[in-house]
Amino acid sequence: MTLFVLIRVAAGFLSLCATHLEVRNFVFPAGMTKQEEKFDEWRKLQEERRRKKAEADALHASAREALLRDDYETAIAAHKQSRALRAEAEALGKAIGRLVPEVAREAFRNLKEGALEIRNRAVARLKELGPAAVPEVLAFLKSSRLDSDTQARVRQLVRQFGDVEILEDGLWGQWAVSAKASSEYGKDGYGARQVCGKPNTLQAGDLSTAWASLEPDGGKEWLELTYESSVRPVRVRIHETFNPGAVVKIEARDEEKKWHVLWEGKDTTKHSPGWLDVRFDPPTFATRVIRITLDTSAVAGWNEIDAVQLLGEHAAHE
Ligand SMILES: [Ca+2]
Ligand SMILES: [Ca+2]
Repeated sequence: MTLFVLIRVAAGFLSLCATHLEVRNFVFPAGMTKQEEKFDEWRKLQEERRRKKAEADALHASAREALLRDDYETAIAAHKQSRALRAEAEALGKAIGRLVPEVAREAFRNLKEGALEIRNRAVARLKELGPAAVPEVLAFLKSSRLDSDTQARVRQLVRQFGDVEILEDGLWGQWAVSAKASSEYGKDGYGARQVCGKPNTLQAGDLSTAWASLEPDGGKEWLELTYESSVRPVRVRIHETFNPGAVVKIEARDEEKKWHVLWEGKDTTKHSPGWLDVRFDPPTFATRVIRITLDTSAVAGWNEIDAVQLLGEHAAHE
């Protein structure tokens, strides 16, 4: 009888531990320790890589100085050392890349199961990992049943990584980080760079926060946009803010720098500001560079574009 009671009490205690993970984390911080360990390792490698890079840069500079005073022997030696250090830093970079998913997964475990303090620390860790952790973040969002607080935290986190959003359907939406064009009306205002980032031309009109070609009706013009991360593209959204309707083609550049047509057709955007929102079957390749072609003669006046969002499935972690 006594034994039975003891077993009941023990079983009750165990199930209490299992169901109250916050209690378990507090009493036996095994999960935290593992996360801290991996994170420390990651941080140390980062520091070492930074140090090696800085040393390599200093040696490179001293090699140039030696060259200027015709001291070739010193220049060659410094240059060699600098290259060796750079190679070491690169190798460290790869090791760091391999650690990121492990650190991120540990952090997610704590984010899902931990007490408030543990969850906060997990978010801080992920923040420090930076955009490199985003593929893991997406996998996490897809694979787990998350309560709304965790979901909100994770989405907020991704937003802090830059011009990246995770949409409800798990697609990754990005705004351009750099841009060039066949021509531009200005270097700064009306320049290609005005297409970078989120929309900031919120009313229709000839406004310098959007890109305009040099001539209003000069025929074919193009915009080439680069994004932070490669995705398998499924949708492109173009924010047109003056004389819309001139886009005729959207292409994407694959990893071998070959261009593929994603869409070709009639831009039916009638009002500005307005969106040309194009969906297509995702190609097999991933891309971070797209090109938009306009037939500027098709619609009279300057055909201005404010921002372009690339939406896609995130390519697997390298
Ligand atoms: Ca035009
Ligand atoms: Ca803009």
